[in-house]
Amino acid sequence: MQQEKLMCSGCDSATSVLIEKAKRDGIETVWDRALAMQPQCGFGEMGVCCTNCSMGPCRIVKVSPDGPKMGICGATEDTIAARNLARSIAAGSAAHSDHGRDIAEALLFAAEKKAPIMDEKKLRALAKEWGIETEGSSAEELASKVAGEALKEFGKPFGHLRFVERAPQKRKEIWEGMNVAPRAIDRDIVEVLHSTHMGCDADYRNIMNAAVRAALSDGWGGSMIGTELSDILFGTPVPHEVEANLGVLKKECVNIVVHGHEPTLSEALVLAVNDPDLLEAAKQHGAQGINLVGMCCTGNEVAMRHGIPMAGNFFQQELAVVTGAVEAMVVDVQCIMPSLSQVARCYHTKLITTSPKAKVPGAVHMEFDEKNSVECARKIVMEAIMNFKNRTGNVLIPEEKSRGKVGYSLEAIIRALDGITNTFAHPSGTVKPLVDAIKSGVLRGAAAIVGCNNHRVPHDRSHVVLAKELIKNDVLVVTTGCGAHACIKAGLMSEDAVKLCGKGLATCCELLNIPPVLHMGSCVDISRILHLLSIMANYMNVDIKDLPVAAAAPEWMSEKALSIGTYAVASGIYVVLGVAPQITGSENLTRHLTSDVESIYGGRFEIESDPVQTARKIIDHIEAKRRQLDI
Ligand code: SF4
Ligand code: MSK
Repeated sequence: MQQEKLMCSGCDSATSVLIEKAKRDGIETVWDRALAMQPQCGFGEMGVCCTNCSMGPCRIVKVSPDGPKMGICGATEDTIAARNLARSIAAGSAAHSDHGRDIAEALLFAAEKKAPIMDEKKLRALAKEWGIETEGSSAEELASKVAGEALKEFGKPFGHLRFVERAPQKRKEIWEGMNVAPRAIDRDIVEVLHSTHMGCDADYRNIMNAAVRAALSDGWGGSMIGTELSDILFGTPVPHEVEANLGVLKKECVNIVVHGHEPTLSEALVLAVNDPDLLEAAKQHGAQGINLVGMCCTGNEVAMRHGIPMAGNFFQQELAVVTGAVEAMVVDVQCIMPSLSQVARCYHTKLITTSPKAKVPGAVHMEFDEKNSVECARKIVMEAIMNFKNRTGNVLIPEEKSRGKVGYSLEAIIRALDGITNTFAHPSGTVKPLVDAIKSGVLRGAAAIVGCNNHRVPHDRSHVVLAKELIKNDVLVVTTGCGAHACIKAGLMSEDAVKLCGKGLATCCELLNIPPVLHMGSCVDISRILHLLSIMANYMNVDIKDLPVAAAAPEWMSEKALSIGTYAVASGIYVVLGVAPQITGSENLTRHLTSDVESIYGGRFEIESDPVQTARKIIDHIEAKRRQLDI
């Protein structure tokens, strides 16, 4: 790995300025640690190091010059790489799904205490979809029933997940034929852990079948439950403008960064920072107000629903603290660098952990209780207010911030695209206009850009270059997660981005007043994309694999991204990974995932680190699908 590749050469100026400040302040960041880590372990990079039992760790060696390469128990590189990958996919599915379970519990609790249900229409629609009688039931009664049914999805002993019914018939038949249709979320994840135990499944194809089922339990299960029930409880996002990048911090205010994933915490914080008593307390402590900003996927959640500024993505979390202007970084679960407590110690920032599932040594732990959410949030905000006086003069808030439109839920996209052919928005919404735009060639197709940041590629560059290449070629882009942060920071969700589009996409954007890159939410909200594709495929009477669409995770790093990529491929989608997964030590497994699976699922993985080449491959794929559809 070249040193310059690890450095943040192409970063936005807010990031660059703060990397320089970190150096001046003697702070080590993710880029420094990545550099110190070089060279990284070759066996690990190729996925052929096994620690599944205490006879290991095993790396694959030949016992005799002519014999096969094996671990001590005889596991081959195919077995070991597949087991490692499957366990990562199961962990990713577990993370998303446990998030979904927490939201279901929050909905159940809200129903019990008769708290507001923000999208009753969506609640009634989902109840109907699940065969729950809606006539004569109050919102609370229905919310309780829907939450109860959602919780059963995790451990029901028979049948398949309810949301599988949303998939096109042809897709369901493929899953049934492969015996990978997801059954119960916990069961499907547990089965991967069992089958990859020492001395259990040794067939890489069979191991991957179990991994696919666990991944489908995420996309069509845990994530979809998380998204749908969050919308019901907190409101389905609608488009609106927000500011983005670290320039959203305010020198004169108490700055609180909320970081992590679950909207239960961030929704309560949104209420608390608007509490008049706390605003008054902030003034009494010398601040002009309280400035709540969001980071990573929590940032997406609160931006989509409340217009809270998006402070930055995964690689900017330490830099937020380096500004010296953050009174509290409040975190819940996932993508929280443990290094934050070290960085926070060098400034006045309080790192506040809130989840019993994610404590960090050195942080202040203030456990968030959903049953007492507003009071918990008030205490956290007060802690930040009290810390304002400890701010030193070593403050640097970058000037750079951008603006863009966010909040394109499935419902919002359908409503917006209805304007292509209808003068008035269709009250019930239909994908006909979207399908017509694609059929006519005004739009060539659509691509999702999702995922994280990774030191193996320059920060945000692959997200942004890929998005620009695609919109230039009339491919509508939808984005989630840290990719969404990258795109809004680069101005790709603003009106100005229309200038970067091909003629067809530019016309659509102007007509509909939408940006060419649509913000669809957090990582769990990729389930919104699955749902949209299902509706389109059903409308066209084809399978998802037949649609002129593709996906890319150009800077992915997390196990959740592996689960997402796997459920996308198993749903029939072509997925380009910008960073190679740790499987390349097994030629068979690599070939299986990048080639063989296409004949089973219609989707496959591609590994391509160059974003321009990625765009080329996606466009070629979209054009091939158009020809197959004869459009
Ligand atoms: Fe080694 Fe086999 Fe144990 Fe893995 S399961 S550590 S390959 S002996
Ligand atoms: S936060 S999973 S770094 S997208 Fe969802 Fe960003 Fe990846 Fe975490």
